[in-house]
Amino acid sequence: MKFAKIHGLGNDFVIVDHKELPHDDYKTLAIKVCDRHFGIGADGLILVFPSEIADFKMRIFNVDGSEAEMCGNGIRCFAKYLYEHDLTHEKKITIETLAGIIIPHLVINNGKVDQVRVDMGEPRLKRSEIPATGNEERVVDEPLDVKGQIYRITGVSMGNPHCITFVDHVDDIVLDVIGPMIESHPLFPQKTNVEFIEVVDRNEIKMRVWERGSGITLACGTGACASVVACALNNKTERKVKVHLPGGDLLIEWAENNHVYMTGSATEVFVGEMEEVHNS
Ligand code: ZDP
Repeated sequence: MKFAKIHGLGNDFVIVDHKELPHDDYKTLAIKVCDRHFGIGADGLILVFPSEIADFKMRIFNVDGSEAEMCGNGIRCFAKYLYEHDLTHEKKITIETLAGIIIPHLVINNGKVDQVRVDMGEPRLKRSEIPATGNEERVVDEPLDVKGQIYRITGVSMGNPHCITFVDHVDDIVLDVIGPMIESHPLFPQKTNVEFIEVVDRNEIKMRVWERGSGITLACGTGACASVVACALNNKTERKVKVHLPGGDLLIEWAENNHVYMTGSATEVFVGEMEEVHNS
């Protein structure tokens, strides 16, 4: 099975074209491939499929084999893969995902994909869309009881669920303890990605993330988008914000047309082949 290893700010993925796939048990394949000791090592497995409604279709599986609706860093890596592995020569690509059609624009430098600006579509704020339980319309600055401690959270879906909390210092958060507790909190029936945000000023924030199904990662594109929407909803920042993540920076804009635009890099580390013929 031929693959490429590509990361967006250290959020790393194994990308495989559907023609290379040894079987269709993608859950098992993702668990094996993502394992950093017994596999290739990645935060997710991304598969390239043809689409009937867009140029291509992307599917993304987390470290635990669960399938995510969308993946912001992943879609930049996906777009880079398509262009540099000659599956397309277009600079604007439409990609079908479980969160709808997402449109990356490639910025080419010396024949290589340098930056990718992605139209991530509209944020979804209704509880039923996140999804979060309860009747209220939105989850904005709402108290959440996590084993007796109260966190004030804002819920945003970028196709996948995110729970955002503002804190004074992100580095003080014990992410591997609180992350999984919020991820599996009964408020979120599909579980949730968990972001902690430190506001630097009206145009800059710091973020750390615990990802649903994958744990701590160095960056999360959908999480950065959801966090900037949460910042604007809570009047913490303007709508165009630089997001500092442990793996690097993303530029996020929640534009007047209600679409969120994400700009960032994608880097190919290597290509390889993995022996993965049997479904056992
Ligand atoms: O929603 C989820 O289950 C996420 N773990 C999917 C991956 C999100 C990602 N980190 C991103 O950049 O949006 C790839």
